[in-house]
Amino acid sequence: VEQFDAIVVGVGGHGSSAVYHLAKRGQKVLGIEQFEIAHDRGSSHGESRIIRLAYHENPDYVPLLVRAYELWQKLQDECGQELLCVTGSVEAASRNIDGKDKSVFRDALLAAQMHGLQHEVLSPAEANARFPGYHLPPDYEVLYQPQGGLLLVPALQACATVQRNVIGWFGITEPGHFNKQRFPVYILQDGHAHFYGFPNYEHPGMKIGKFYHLQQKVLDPSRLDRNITAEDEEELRVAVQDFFPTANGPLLKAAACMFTNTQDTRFVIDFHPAQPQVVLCSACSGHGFKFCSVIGEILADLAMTSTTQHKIEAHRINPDRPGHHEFLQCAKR
Ligand code: PYC
Repeated sequence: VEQFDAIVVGVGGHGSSAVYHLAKRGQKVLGIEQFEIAHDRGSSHGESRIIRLAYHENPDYVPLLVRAYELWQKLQDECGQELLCVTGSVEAASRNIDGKDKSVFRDALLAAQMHGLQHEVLSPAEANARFPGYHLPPDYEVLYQPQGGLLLVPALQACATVQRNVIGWFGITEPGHFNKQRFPVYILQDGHAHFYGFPNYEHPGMKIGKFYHLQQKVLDPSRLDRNITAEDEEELRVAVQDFFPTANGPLLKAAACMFTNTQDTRFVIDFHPAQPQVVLCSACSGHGFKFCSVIGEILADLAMTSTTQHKIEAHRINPDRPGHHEFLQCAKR
């Protein structure tokens, strides 16, 4: 019987990074994946993902992101292939979002200020003039981060639920507005929804998605409805026509993928409560891919030494986190 120092179950973005870090540390490691390597049953879809430093989700993620950037750069140097493409990033939200609600602009600005990150606050008119593919309304607040960008990594349930998510590529009438030199990746928040998107890069068209699209739960991932409906298209087109009118052409391509969301949208990284030789990781809730490079390092640390220098307390299994009490009861059975 062949023996391994570590076995990684699930070789998506984070799992493959854990395999990489363990192997680099001289461990004999086995990765097990139920589907093909780089499959279409996960959260990451198409060839691009957003990376950004001033993290509106929570400023605690910034130290992990700083290390993730370093490791993405190192991986790019090692493989001699472009992986990290810096376009800048825009986080913009309606000024009318209630002060007590989360605003991607205010929360990203706070993270930038707390961690001394490069950023500029732009008026919508300044943003629209600098990035002519954008058409932000006058009542928006805009944060620009020069280090934001996109990642191209071509190959790569108890307290979490799976949701169907759709992304689309819309036809562009002014190609010069949407190349990577003139079009930062973005997160936009109007009163109701968050949209995200990319320059014209991998496939023709501007790629756009909406966080938590139509809130459709997926009970069986092998039966995800991959047909794109008129309603799916409309969910995205409303944002395209308002914010990026020169990308309001035909829907050139669309795809359905799945987000695995925890209730608090925080990652889960910890030892299995009943089997501490197993490290669990679900580092997504739709915003995990940028962390792959550093999550693999953390998983390798935990598997080999039971500890890590990275701050992961907020991501541990904790009965005070929503859904975790039920998970703990189930896991210990
Ligand atoms: O976290 O930046 C992000 C993101 C973009 C698309 C899905 N998540």
